Amino acid sequence: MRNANTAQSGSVFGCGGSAILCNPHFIMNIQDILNDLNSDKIKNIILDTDAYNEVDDQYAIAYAMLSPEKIKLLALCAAPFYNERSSSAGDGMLQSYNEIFKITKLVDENCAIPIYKGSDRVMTSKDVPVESEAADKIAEIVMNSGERVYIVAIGAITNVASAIVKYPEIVKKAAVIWLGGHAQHFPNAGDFNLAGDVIAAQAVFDSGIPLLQIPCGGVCSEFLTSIPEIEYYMSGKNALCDYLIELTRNYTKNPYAWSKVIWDVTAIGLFIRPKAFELVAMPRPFITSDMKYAFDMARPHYIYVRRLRRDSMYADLFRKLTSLNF
Ligand SMILES: [Ca+2]
Repeated sequence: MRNANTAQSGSVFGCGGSAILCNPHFIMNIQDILNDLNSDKIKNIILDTDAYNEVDDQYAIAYAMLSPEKIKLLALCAAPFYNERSSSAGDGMLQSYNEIFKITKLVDENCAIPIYKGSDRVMTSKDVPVESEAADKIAEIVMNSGERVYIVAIGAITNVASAIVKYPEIVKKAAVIWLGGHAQHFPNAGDFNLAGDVIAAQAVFDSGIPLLQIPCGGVCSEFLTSIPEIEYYMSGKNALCDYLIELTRNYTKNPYAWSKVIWDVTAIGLFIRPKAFELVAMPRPFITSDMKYAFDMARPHYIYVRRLRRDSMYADLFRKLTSLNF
């Protein structure tokens, strides 16, 4: 935060000569976003989610839907993923699409939030978008909105990167929150979301769109819960809670003293409990093809989460998930 405030004055960065370094568009956007996150204003969000890839997206989708005091959920987009729960990136996207319907119906059987299919593969060239309904709708929603739209990406980021590459005008009206990569002090950046979609991550980091990164290992990894904890707070409360508990239980074959990071909830919690996050404005790194960060002081700034605290987010999450009466 302190960095961003000094950034607004400009001179501390030794601006002589560099158009990127001095560009007030980037600097003002960082400060605007920090102010916006800490305000009571309801934020417009598109959630781009690989909902079926493990067990955390499901919590995040429900949490976003159950937080209308801070979030207006404009659309949900299915992101591709490829792991033991899918036969290909496209299959992962379709399974995520179905899982989004499942969760939204568990939260609200009359849910009318639009749900869009995403890319059936990940990006293979930084300049070539992967065509998808999600990429087109992301751009359409952003350009038709009278206010800033936050594109919250909690999976591989090809849908978002493709929207930016195909419709570059959206960088002036949107901001991207991405849960991906590892902390900068890690030897490499390759978490699941980045490792499965390196070129799209490069495209987003290089695009100039206002960006906030929640790193997985080393930062988000603090967001732990356990089976006894979720059973204690959520068991028997409603069908959604029972589904989430079952999903989480089934994720491990060795449950004794096991803990689980519910990663993606933090990308929603950022809007609801912003004071639980330590945010730093700094030049955004390059992401190299071997999944490391490379630094250049002249790069446009972004917001990096260097620490988060779990308790207030879990308290709010458990209260909201258990508030449903069916
Ligand atoms: Ca995810």
